[in-house]
Amino acid sequence: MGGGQENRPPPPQYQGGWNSREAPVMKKGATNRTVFNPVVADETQHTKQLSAVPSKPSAGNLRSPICSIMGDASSGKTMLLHCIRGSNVQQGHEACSFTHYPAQEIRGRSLLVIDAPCHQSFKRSGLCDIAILVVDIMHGIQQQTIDSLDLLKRTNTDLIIVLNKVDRICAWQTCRNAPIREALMQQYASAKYEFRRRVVKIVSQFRMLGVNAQLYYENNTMGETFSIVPTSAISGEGITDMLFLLFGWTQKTMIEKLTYSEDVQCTVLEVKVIEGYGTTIDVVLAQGVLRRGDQIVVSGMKGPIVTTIRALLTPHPMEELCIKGSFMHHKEIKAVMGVKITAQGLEHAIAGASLYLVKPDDDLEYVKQVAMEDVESVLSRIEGSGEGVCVEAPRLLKKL
Ligand SMILES: Nc1nc2c(ncn2[C@@H]2O[C@H](COP(=O)(O)OP(=O)(O)OP(=O)(O)O)[C@@H](O)[C@H]2O)c(=O)[nH]1
Ligand SMILES: [Mg+2]
Repeated sequence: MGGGQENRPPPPQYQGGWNSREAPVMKKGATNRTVFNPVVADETQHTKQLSAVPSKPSAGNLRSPICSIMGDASSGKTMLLHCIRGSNVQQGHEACSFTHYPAQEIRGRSLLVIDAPCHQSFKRSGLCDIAILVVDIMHGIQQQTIDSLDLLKRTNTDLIIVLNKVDRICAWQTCRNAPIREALMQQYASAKYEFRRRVVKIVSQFRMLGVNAQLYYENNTMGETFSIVPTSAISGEGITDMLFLLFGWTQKTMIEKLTYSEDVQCTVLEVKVIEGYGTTIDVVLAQGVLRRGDQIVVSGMKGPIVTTIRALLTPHPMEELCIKGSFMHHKEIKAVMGVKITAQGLEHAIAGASLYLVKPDDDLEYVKQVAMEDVESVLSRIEGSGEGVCVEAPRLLKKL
């Protein structure tokens, strides 16, 4: 770091967050919503750091933002993720875990995008920096968007609203990969009218939920009003606008939040048995470095699991973690990254809990204690009526 760094102005304060974006008046019909209940639990408890003296974040050393794609069933979340990556969705292909999108054209920065429906635990973890909330422009807001808003509000996560499937508007003329305003200029008056009518309807639906939102290019009060980007994940209209907004907004408002720290911050997304590897855990490494041979503690149903990282695996470039195939082995992985860990004794690991790195000076018993507190926190986030089993399975809705 150069000597000129000392004279740098302090980083701008994080302006994201929800308070200023809430519509001031709750309209008729919104009174039963759970969206603006006060915070119920310390959802970000897992982020506590273990070392007595946390290492100083070094200015100018930014990590990639972590972005979660959320929203209504079949609104096009997975398709959008594939669109960002420029790959095709295979028929019958399940939602993918994460992709590390190499956004070289945007100042060499990258973005970790997580398709959240299969990762309820991650959605609750509060680890994501910004969310893409996807609404089908043809259907408007559905229950899952309401639930997602509730969650994002509770974890104070910033968001960008995407109105997907604009290509399904009657008489829409395809303008492949065009910025949305250019695409709109090419449309017949009837399509423009239909587009505007649907946007106005969805903006008012958001307002009914107490959320101020506006088309991003008409939004003069970003920071107070959430931005809406219309897109088509099929023909690509608006995708560049979405990426521009994602990178622009995170860089502008989250400098402090995105400052890289050596203190490992890591959440378990999934526990999976993989042929040839045994039980593995897929984790999101949000801060710090993990190395092969590191001692780690993971929360388990039968108590804390103390183990050693046997292998750190990532998919080959441009594949997601959930696609079967060969993996790349790494000696070490630096945040931000989605990584698969193989180690002994992971059978009872709990998704949604933190992974703790045991440093040479750390008190192992204390780390185990913290890991078990995590279990209580994760279990308390699973809602149940007290009878039967509570299953959270948005995908089932589509299949029923
Ligand atoms: N016309 C059109 N169809 C789309 C678009 N995006 C997605 N689709 C279609 O909508 C359907 C659902 O897309 P997905 O990407 O699987 O939606 P999803 O939100 O991931 O669905 P779940 O994960 O099951 O909640 C698929 O048939 C897609 O081809 C779009 O922009 N335009
Ligand atoms: Mg999906």
